[in-house]
Amino acid sequence: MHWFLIALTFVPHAASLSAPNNYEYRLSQENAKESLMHDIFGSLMHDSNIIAERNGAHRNEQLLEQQEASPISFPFKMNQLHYPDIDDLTDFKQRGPLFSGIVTFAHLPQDECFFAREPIDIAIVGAPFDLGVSYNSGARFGPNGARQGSRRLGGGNSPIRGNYRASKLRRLDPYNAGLKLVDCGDVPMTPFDSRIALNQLYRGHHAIHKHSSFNSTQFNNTRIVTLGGDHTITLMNLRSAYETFGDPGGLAVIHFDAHIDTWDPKVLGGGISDYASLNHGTFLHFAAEAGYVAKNHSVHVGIRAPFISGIDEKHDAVDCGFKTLTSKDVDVYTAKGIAEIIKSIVGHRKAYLTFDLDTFDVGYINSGTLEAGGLSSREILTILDGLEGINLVGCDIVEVSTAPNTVNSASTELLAAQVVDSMLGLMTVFDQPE
Ligand SMILES: [Mn+2]
Repeated sequence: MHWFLIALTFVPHAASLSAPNNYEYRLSQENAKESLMHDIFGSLMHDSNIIAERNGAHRNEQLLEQQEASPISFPFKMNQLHYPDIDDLTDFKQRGPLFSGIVTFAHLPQDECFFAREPIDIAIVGAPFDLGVSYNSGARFGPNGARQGSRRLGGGNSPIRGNYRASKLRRLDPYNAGLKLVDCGDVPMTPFDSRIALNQLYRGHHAIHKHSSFNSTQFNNTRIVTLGGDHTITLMNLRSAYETFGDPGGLAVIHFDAHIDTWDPKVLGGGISDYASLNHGTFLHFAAEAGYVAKNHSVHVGIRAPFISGIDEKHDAVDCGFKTLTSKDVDVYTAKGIAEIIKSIVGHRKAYLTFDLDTFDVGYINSGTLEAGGLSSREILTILDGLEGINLVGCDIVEVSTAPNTVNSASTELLAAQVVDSMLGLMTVFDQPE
């Protein structure tokens, strides 16, 4: 099409600047234009004149005859349509297009989870909170963003779910695998006081975890996938998951992030006040201190942000018990290899997966603290599916920063939803009868 664009864009302009303004020249230009358009569109151009005529005041039989005589099948030919009776709404019982309707995650049924006590296997719940961010706010819109990004999810077999054709995950549709999945909506979290908001989140999780499971072969209680929210929320998610499912040694925490998030509060925030010491860069320090984290069986994946002080690495590895896989380790070991390393660190322990959206490269997403040198969406989907067989008792996606007018909002939302979709695959495949 290159020649065509050049012809349309530059020739008439050049002509108006340099060509003599005489009748013969204009005629040759018009003929050239007509034959050019005819070459491209053929007699469709002729038929479009018919449409214009028919829509105008001068519809006449002669033109209709021409249309019928046209060798091309006419795309807008009038058909006699029979619509149902005015009171017939039977077709309204079908779900409308995927871009329509009230939005829950992947079109799951919305449930009253905080007060009612019906059995649920996996509950999605939002944590709209961003009072713990050190840089870019907007993750309070993340739960809604992840739901918006999930509108094309909700059933069917994906040709890329599972890394091996023979794997159970490869043939799994988590939304139709016998488990009861619901969307609980959001925990009401005040935007004016972070400690009260986090306490609300803890109580919300506690209320959901008290539900019995519906059809699970592995769990007596509901498992939760939380849509964040800045990363501070994970402390509450993890606390309630640990209290519901945890072994005395803690949960193996699989932490996807560009940042270690185990910063000593004295280094990050704590110099100001105790209140400020709990934030999205220190929550894992507090989680490890509280015993929620299984030391030496927990791992960071995708790390690349600079350390703040000289003690950070030692504090992270020795005091908090995390192994570290950097974003460049994905180049060295490959995505599948990274998944194998994570599995060897976690073993058969109960695990909690927390995914900071900034694991993705800065080019894909908007998040609380963007970093260069991140992972591609395909690498991440391959690593996540490579975790097939891990016993996940809870998951969250955090730092989904989709404030109004955010650049990259659509891809941020879509990738957040896709990560949750992968989490649901992992949680469901572990919970299938043999
Ligand atoms: Mn984080």
